[in-house]
Amino acid sequence: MALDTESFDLLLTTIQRFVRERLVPSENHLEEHDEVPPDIIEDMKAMGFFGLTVPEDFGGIGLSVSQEVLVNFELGRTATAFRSVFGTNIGIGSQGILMDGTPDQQAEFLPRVASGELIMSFALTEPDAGTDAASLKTSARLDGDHYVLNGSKRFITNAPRAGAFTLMARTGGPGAAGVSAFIVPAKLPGLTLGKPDRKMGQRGTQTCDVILENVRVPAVNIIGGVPGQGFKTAMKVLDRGRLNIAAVSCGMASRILDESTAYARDRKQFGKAIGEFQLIQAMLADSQAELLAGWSLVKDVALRFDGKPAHVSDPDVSMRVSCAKLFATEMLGRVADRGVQIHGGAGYINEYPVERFYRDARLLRLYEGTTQVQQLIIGRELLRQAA
Ligand code: COS
Repeated sequence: MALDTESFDLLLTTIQRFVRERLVPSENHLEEHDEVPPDIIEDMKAMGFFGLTVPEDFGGIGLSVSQEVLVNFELGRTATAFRSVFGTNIGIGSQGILMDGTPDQQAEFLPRVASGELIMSFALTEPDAGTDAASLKTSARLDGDHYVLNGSKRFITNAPRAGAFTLMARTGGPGAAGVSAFIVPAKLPGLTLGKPDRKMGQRGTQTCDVILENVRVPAVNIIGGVPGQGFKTAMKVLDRGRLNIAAVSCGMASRILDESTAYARDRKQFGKAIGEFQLIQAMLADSQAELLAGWSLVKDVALRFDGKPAHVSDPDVSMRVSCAKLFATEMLGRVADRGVQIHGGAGYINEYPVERFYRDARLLRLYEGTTQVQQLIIGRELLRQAA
């Protein structure tokens, strides 16, 4: 699945212009009001953003992973909150249905996902199950042709906007094998939302708890129709999600580097531009080299991802995805830190974008699997391959 090259080039140019002319000028609004302006959301719908990765058969644009990372690089060049409006829709919220859903589930949900009529969100994390996702406690008890769900989900991105969740709950015994993935409509009785989380950065993204009290979900809403497959579905979804976080990291690093280079040319000390000092050049050079390394890695892994069927998991590709997420998000952390350093005291003042990017960047090393989870996946797979 991929968009033809000519159409994709046009789309990418349009997105670059939209980011530059529409989103970047709205970054301050986002920071001050903690919301994405509704007219921008409407423009995103009109441009097809909500269906970028949904196949054309279901009304989407049908990007390949290699194309998706290029788009996410561009979207990374502005505040992450803009992407988050539709990011769960084209990513972790709907990919489970796309990868493992039954034909009926795909036909019912994906066209509404693609049009933006239905926002989908991904609910895995719980108060006591973060990195140890397979220990999740939300229970799903079979009662006739429904499951009754009880529990709570934490830090759920886009929950306040969501019309439905891809939600992991326990239908069986302990561990990963007891987990099933459900499509849970947000309007079901017993499903409520917690108060909005107050975060360090990424203002404009909406996250909160999702609380389930005796929520009756039709049994046909188990993704793929077979219980006990939900953990694997979640992991496959996260593989693609993590690669895209890596692409966003590279985009954000490139924006920070541009801001830092421009500042180094303008700002004068000791009678000349600070960019003429080799210690400043060294910071710019390190950031550029690390950015190019990270971006090359992301594109390489995307090609490998496209080389296999979307619903089939390949442990070697998963391991490389983790390398990309680990390297690119840690690289972004270093680039953001140098960006503030190059700006000096001004980098700590919210007048300059680097101050905001520094806070926004911090989350990328945490969500969709911490750096330590990526290390675990890489280490385990290397040992498995050696055995
Ligand atoms: N694709 C498909 N299947 C996968 C998979 C993948 N990428 N990774 C693991 N699985 C399968 C395994 O093959 C195993 O199946 P079998 O029992 O049939 O062999 C099953 O899932 C359990 O895997 P594993 O034993 O590796 O599970 P662990 O409990 O050890 O967990 C980690 C592994 C820690 C890697 C996992 O829990 C994880 O990624 N945690 C972080 C969660 C996360 O990213 N949270 C962010 C929330 S979204 S913002």
